[in-house]
This record gives sequence, structure tokens and C-alpha cells, in this order.
Amino acid sequence: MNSLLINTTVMRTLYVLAFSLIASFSHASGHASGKVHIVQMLNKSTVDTKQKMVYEPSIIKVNVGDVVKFVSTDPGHNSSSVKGMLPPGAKDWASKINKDFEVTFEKDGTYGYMCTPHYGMGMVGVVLVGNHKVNYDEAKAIKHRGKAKKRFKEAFAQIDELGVDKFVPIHK
Ligand SMILES: [Cu+2]
Repeated sequence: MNSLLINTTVMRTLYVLAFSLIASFSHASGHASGKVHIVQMLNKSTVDTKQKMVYEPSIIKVNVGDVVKFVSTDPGHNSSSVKGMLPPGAKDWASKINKDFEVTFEKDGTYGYMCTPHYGMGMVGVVLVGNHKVNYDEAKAIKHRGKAKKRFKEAFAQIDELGVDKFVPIHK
């Protein structure tokens, strides 16, 4: 073997090592097991254009370990967990306005969230994770003001009426 050939072999080995390292890191820090579900942040509903300031879909049922990606489709929105609408041990969150943001749901339960600037206009949503009943009644009982009160009431009424399976996202 001449030195050029040895160098090439060494380089190849290094490349393989580097790529497998990158792959394992991105796997560890990324979406290890969970699926990623998209929730768009919109000025106007695409389903009912009379509805302003909405998350779409505003109710979503996911598995433990899944990720919800809040996508800043229209400017001016964020996603923030609502106090009292998290299961025990779950981490709260508050994203920056105009930025996409991912939340990994590690605990079973019912999560209520809102857009900080548009809570009063009813820009709120619900994520049901795994065994959502853990804190469902507690989350449902939280008091709200403005249009958030109406939209949360409608959301819980829909969940009660249709059942959680209706809100399992279908991905192609
Ligand atoms: Cu908003």
C-alpha cells in the first residue's frame, strides 16, 4: 500500500465515523420516537373564514413522546401553555412571536395553550396526550375571559361529544 492509498482509507474511515456521530446526535436531540404534528398559527381559519385568530387544528390527540410543531404561517402569533391546564410534572412553554416552535409532549394529560397577544380574541387550543383523562376535568374547569372562554368551552364540548379519536391527526 502506498501512502496515498492509506490516506484515502483513513479519510474514508473518518468520514464514516463523522457521519455516524452526526446521525446519532441528531437522533438523540431530535424526535427520538415521536411523530411531528403540525399546528398552524393563522389570522383566519381555512375551514370557516369568519373565524379569526385560530390554531389549525385547534384540538389534536397525540401519543406520549410526540411533537407538536407550531408553525408561524401568519405573522404575529405564538404558543404558550395556559396556567392550570397542564398535567402534573409537565413543563410549561412560551414561544417567541413569529417563530416556529416545537413542543415534545412527555406526560399523559390534557394541555391548554394560547397565543399571548390573542388570548382575548380566543386564539387557544387543546392537545390531548395519551391518557388525556389524567387532568382533563381540572383543565376543563379552568376559568377564562373574553373569547378564550367561548373557544375553550366549544373545544371541550366537541371533545366530550365526538370523543378523542376524532382528533387523531392523519398524516400521509
Ligand atoms: Cu395570535
